[in-house]
Amino acid sequence: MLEKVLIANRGEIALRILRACKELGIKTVAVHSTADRELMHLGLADETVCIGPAPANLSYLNIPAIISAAELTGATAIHPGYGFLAENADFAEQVEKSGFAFIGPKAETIRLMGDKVSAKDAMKLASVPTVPGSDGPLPEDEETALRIGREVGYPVIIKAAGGGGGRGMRVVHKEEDLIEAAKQTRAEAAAWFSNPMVYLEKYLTNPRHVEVQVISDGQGHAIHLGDRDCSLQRRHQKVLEEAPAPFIDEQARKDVFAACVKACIDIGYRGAGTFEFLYENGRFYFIEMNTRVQVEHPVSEMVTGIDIVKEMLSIAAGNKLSYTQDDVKIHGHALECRINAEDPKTFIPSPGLVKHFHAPGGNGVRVDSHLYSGYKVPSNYDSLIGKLITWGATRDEAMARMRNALDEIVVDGIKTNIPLHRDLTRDEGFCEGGVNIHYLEHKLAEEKH
Ligand code: MV4
Repeated sequence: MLEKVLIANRGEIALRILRACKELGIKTVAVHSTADRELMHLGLADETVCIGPAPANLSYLNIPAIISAAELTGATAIHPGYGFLAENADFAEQVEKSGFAFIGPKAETIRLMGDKVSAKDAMKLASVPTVPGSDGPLPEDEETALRIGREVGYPVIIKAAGGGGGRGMRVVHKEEDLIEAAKQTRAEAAAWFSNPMVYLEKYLTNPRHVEVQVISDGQGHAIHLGDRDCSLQRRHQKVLEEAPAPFIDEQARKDVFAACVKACIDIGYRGAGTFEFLYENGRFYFIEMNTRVQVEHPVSEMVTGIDIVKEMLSIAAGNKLSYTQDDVKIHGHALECRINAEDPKTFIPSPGLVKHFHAPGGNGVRVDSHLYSGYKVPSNYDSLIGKLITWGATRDEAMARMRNALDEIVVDGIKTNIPLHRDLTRDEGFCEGGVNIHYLEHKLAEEKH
């Protein structure tokens, strides 16, 4: 096993990784900024290192500071968590060149998936179904671009190759607007991602966001842990996720799982990964692959019984996968509410002192949170303060347990989105299941009128 892991992250995911390390008898190094001296996991880690001031650029994104901390403490591996440097190929490369194991895929895989055009190419080659479109970059030549748009059929969407997660995209409803939209998206892409390349896809009007969790050892073995539905989102921020995705065509599901596993083997994928799809009219369409552990990984853990973070650590130590596909059985249903320090109506961040925190409990209830009474949520980072996860034999049971847990949880002193979750878990459409990516924004817009 790995000897000593440096956790290059903060908050709930740093605590999640620390717990997995402790279970496996791995020593831990927790790094933190000057704004994060009171983080819960620092007191549980074997060693702590302050890597810089509050702004993430100077601490959690500071590659030399993190690598120095690893050298100073004799860490043998680095877990990046999510966000920050998790999908930075240069970081992964420098970590490995400095002699540490990067707990994630090879740098070249991160680079391949970071470019959404090369990612889509690789997936098509592995026979993963993709959204019809330009098959590579959208050419600058206007005639050719217009021909592609006409062939694909309107509406279309133009996306930046260097984008992802909803940044740098434009929907185009009619041919007259294509050239101007392509120009604008190119200019944005050049400014934001230092890469003007854009591509074109058929715009799916009412899809669901369904993703597939995989784990692969980079030694010829890969498994999937089923799917998750993450359609409940606002401005590309997921709010509530679940596993498995409700009302999915069983044949399409079987086919997409097989394609994802095959793709992992074809590209020599190493570690945990997520294939993101749009799901519409019984079909899956690949859009992006995430090469990190995701915020919503617990719902997959709850329905499979597999600890994804422990498996990431094992694979980084050079071990083969501990499970075969036959070991993976999807059991019951899990929901995850993301608890944010924010106003439940305006979504404006609400950092500050948590005067009192009470965690809910009971059968099938899991709380992944670094919160404690007296903790001060700093204003420098994103507003996620915890995740409330419930499991049930059925979706209805998981939902009933979530309603109970949301009634029990107490976070006093700051505003949170808990009231929004109490409302959502009683929303008729959501309780029915299978809502699309626009559902939450439409519901919130209606409530305003
Ligand atoms: C799309 C789409 C419709 N058609 N692509 C947004 C985030 C990025 N990962 C891809 N996104 C979308 N791509 C085609 N061809 C709609 C979205 C989209 C979306 C996707 C998943 C979850 C929420 C979303 C919200 C708005 C738009």
